[in-house]
Amino acid sequence: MLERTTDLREAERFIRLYHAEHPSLGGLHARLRDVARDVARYGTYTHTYEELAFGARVAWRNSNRCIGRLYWRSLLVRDRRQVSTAEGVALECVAHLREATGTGKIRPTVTVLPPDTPALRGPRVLNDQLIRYAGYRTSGGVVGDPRNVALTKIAESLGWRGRGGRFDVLPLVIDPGMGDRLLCNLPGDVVLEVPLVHPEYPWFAELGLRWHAVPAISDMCLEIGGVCYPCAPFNGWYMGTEIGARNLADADRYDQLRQVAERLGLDTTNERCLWRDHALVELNVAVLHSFELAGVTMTDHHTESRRFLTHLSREEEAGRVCPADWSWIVPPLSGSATPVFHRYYDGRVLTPAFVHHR
Ligand code: HEM
Ligand code: NRG
Repeated sequence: MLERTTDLREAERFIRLYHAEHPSLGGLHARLRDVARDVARYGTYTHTYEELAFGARVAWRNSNRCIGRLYWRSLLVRDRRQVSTAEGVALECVAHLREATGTGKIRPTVTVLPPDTPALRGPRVLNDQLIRYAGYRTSGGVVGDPRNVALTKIAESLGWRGRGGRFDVLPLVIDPGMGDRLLCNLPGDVVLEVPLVHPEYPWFAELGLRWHAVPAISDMCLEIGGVCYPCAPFNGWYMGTEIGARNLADADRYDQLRQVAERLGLDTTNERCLWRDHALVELNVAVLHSFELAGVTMTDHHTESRRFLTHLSREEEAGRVCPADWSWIVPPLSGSATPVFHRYYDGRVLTPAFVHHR
């Protein structure tokens, strides 16, 4: 099954970038020659560990939508390109979560599994994140996370049975590239979760809300020098607004603003008393407070906005452009109260990159 050969120009561009940012290395021309030979012979080439680690870090640096890029150099790169089975992929995803989570001091990590090659398609994880809550369609609406209804159906079609709760962790669904899909339950001890409480309102805990500690995106391809790694789950830590202003607040997600507002005793019949805004703030206070209380790494949107501007100036000092997408960078709560709101960004799309192919 011949799928796709590596574009030699992309490969050369990446090798040149790697050497340009590591001027003391030497050996550029020998490496370019070897890469050209391998691409001609095999239709692709193999990154050295150093190239892979650099490529993954630069893919983070190039992520236009990511506000958290200040620490791009510190990304931990787990090279697991030798893993050849669906079981192996599942074990590595579990090991990734274990290492990245620790006891709550989260480490930005990427695990790189085999790439697509002309001879063989690499493995894929169907889940868009390693940790996802099931969504069950019922006559009374969706129970759980409406975003994951389709994934829940796939898991059920492979024999998984959920408990029908609001926060049931879904199993991993792995497509090994060749052969049957594999279902893998995540061991309970690798899924660190934080129950949500509010620093001032004891009733908040009764809402029964919680969220997982680690966002680990698993449905983006890592593209480096013309090579596509379709399974390269990565994680950093959460910014509070992702949970408090989106996952738990969006009308098509957990949709909790009315419940919070009612508990706060606000008049939800009058938009102009800004009950939604008031509820959003209290929900976000609870998220930040609860993660802090649980000792789990999390950032807030004010701190992260300032860090992002520090990152922009550092990139400029290094003689690079830092491309960014305003509509993703500006936080979904109090945008104009953060400095990232009050300017525009370079919209270029650079590689290496994490890309949505699915
Ligand atoms: C997107 C924060 C680490 C790559 C985002 C978003 C936030 C964020 C707030 C927007 C998400 C949304 O609106 O749904 C952070 C923080 C990190 C971090 C606080 C802490 C270290 C990382 C790492 C990588 C990464 C380690 C890759 C190695 C990305 C990418 C997107 C993104 C590719 C876009 C996702 C998409 O298109 O759906 N990040 N991030 N981030 N981040 Fe980061
Ligand atoms: N909004 C999504 C996660 C997207 C990526 N966010 C990060 N990435 N913080 C959510 O689950 O709410 N990261 O790698 O840290």
